[in-house]
Amino acid sequence: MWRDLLPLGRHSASRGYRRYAWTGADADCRAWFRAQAEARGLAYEVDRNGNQWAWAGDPADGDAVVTGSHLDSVPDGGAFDGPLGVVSAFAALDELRGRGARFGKPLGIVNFGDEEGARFGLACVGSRLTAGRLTVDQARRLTDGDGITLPRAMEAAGYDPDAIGPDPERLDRVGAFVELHVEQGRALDLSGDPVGVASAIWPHGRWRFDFRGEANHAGTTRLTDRRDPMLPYAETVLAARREAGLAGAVATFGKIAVEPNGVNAVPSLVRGWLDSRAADQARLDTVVAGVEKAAREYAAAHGVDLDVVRESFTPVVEFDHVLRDELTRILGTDSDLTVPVLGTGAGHDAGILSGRIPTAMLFVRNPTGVSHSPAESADEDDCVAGVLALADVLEGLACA
Ligand code: HGY
Ligand code: MN
Ligand code: MN
Repeated sequence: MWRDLLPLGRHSASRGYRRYAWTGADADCRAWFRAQAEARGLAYEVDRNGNQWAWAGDPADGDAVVTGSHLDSVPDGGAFDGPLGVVSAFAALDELRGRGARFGKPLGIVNFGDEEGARFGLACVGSRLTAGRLTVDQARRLTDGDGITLPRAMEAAGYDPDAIGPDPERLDRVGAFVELHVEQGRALDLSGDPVGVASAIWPHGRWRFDFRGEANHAGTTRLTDRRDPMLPYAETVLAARREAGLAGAVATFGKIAVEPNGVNAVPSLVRGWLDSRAADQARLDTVVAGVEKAAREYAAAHGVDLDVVRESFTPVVEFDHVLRDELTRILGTDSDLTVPVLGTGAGHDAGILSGRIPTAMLFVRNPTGVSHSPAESADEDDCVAGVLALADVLEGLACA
């Protein structure tokens, strides 16, 4: 399974993945998912938002146990973020069938579309739409860097954009969703455990800072005559690092777009995207407010206009305590694992669905902690431990 998925959407030069929503690489991954489902005789379906589902048993019986994750990636992402959860879901089903497990409830495997938001800027579009946490109108307005809207992109990929919307009937049939994911950090590496259970997800969001100045000639315009948006942008990047450090939070300007982006032209517009996350809402608010205040002062000092737009936001997620404790109980007895319970700053579909249905997460050790990079890795032994732990959890939750 892993070998078949590995080459799909991988960029030859960077060795990173470029599996963006509704592109050819996304279609290849979706074809892989469907093939895996049909090879196992699972009932395959695509929901109104393009999420893929594979069922053992009839979901109409209700109280289904669902596992899975996403297959899309950040620009030049790693091989494990998302795919490990989907491959492990199919492998855990194979393991359960090998054990002769009898399912007392429907078992579902899901691939949520557009989790990373790499193309349209909003994280977890597939799960947000399904959970009713993104309106149809907001979704239809999503636009990529080439001006292509989400509806046009879905149509080009052969999906009906007029079908998108909340799917309460589907979620009402799900009793629990468990997402396995490679850890994006080093907690398990430091504790020496192959597998962990999630406690919470930090509140986090994405803000777009548009610095509008005046295009001019780089060689002939006197410094005093310039309204150069690159300068307040640069000062704001440093302010973000300062504010995050003061608040014990994180803040990153990882994406920038410059117009006209010419070596010999003072820019007219610099767009910078801020990703900021903190252990609690108050701290996150302090950081973002501090960065925005500094940015406005810097922009004014350079005669530059500034607009700040919040493009994506996820409030703190406290995973369902009952399900979390059920996972640690099962893993403590059936897998003979001592599983640490750990928080994360990374967003996940399980976080979006949390509160709507009971959700939980299993983390698999990442020996370097590196993620959102081609260098992301996980040892095969730990991946196998993750599959066996997921199988034990699914057996404990779904089997008589
Ligand atoms: O950004 C995140 O935390 C996730 O990878 N979407
Ligand atoms: Mn990710
Ligand atoms: Mn992920």
